[in-house]
Amino acid sequence: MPTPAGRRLPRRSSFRRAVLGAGLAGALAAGLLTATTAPATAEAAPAAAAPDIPLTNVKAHLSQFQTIANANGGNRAHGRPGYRASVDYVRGKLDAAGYTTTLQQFTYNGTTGYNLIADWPGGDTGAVLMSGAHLDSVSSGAGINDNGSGSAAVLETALAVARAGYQPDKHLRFAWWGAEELGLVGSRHYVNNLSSTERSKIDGYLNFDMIGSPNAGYFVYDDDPAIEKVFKDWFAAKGIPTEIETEGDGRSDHAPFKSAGVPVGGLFTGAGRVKTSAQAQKWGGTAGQSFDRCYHSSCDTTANINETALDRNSDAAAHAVWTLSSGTTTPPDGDVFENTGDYQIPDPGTVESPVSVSGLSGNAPGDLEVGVDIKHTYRGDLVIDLVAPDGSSYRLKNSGWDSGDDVITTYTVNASSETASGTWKLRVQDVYRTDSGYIDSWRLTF
Ligand code: DTR
Ligand code: CA
Ligand code: ZN
Ligand code: ZN
Repeated sequence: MPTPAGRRLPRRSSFRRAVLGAGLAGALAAGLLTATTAPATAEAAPAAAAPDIPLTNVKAHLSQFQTIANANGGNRAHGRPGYRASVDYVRGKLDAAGYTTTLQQFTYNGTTGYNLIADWPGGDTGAVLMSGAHLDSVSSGAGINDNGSGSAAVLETALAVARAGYQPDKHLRFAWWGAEELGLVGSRHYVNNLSSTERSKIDGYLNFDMIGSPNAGYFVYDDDPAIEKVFKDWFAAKGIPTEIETEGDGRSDHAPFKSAGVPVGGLFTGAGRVKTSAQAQKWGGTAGQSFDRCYHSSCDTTANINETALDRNSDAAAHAVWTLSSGTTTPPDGDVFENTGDYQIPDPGTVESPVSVSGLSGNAPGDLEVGVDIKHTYRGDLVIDLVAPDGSSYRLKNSGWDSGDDVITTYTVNASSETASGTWKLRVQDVYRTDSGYIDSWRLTF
């Protein structure tokens, strides 16, 4: 069992996150190193790292889009009720998270269309970073990969910004376009209606259209070199090869921005084109088969998604937003101690991840926050306890019939009878065989 590990993140006024590489965190977890946070300095805080985008959250949005299509003639196309219902769903999530949302109307083919624009309050409104995805489907299907995948990833990235209290230097704006399938109508309308001053304030536009194709390729738009590099470096760091997107420029909503001189970039996992054997060698999947056999078809449902590709591209999107908007995360109020080491959970069996708390006098608070990030299929297998320095334990989660994956949440514990400083542990028991996983990270906020 590793010796106590963990690191303290300083309070808001002197926030400076000691960024440990995975290997270092692993060594830390093994008790080989004692983490120390670099003393606060006058330097500007480094750009904060993007959080992981939970695949379960992205999939939940796709399920909603599928439900909406099922209830509205099987599609979410421009001018149909399924499209407006999709807009209302996304807007509701954003309003609840604190965004300033705007519906921009336009008319095409005699029917009203809508762009949904969401601004995250703060940042330099003279330097806007935009991210977008078209929200409409074709009339022949639900459009879950094309383009529920991009819409859901952009939505979850926006919600991650709100959860993190992210305050970047630049102003963040997110957009869900209408009538892309009819010729980039919504995004063209938006760009054409920008004044030259407003257009000059947009530093970049990131586009996500089809990012979960079942026979996925990993394509990066080769438009703006700086944006392209951010994406390619992210994939390279994970050992995932990429290719530049060659299915033809101008085939999605980045085109109007590019024509207006805005730097653009984005990600794509392929549509009707066929995967070559060389591509299958490096990415897996099936050579000789199109990247998405259900492209523009009724079979583009929630079953038409490659979850690994969707997860990777969602995380890459968040990384690009954080990196290109450069800013600092607003740290949580209070003293934070965390352990980011990975701890495999025996199947079945028990594991404990320690956090060493020091420098706090007196007792812990009555609202001690315990943030956990556990990756585990069938989370109903898991029993989770917080163990105080004196060995007393607090039940956070019982086992049960819950087939969902992962436990990514924050518990609040009345730990006022416990001394704050000492070694706290997160104890996780897997009480049923077959499903397995690991503790990704956890943190205490006093
Ligand atoms: N026009 C998109 C699909 C598409 C085809 N080629 C590309 C290249 C880059 C992004 C998207 C696409 C659609 O059908 O929505
Ligand atoms: Ca993820
Ligand atoms: Zn399409
Ligand atoms: Zn599309």
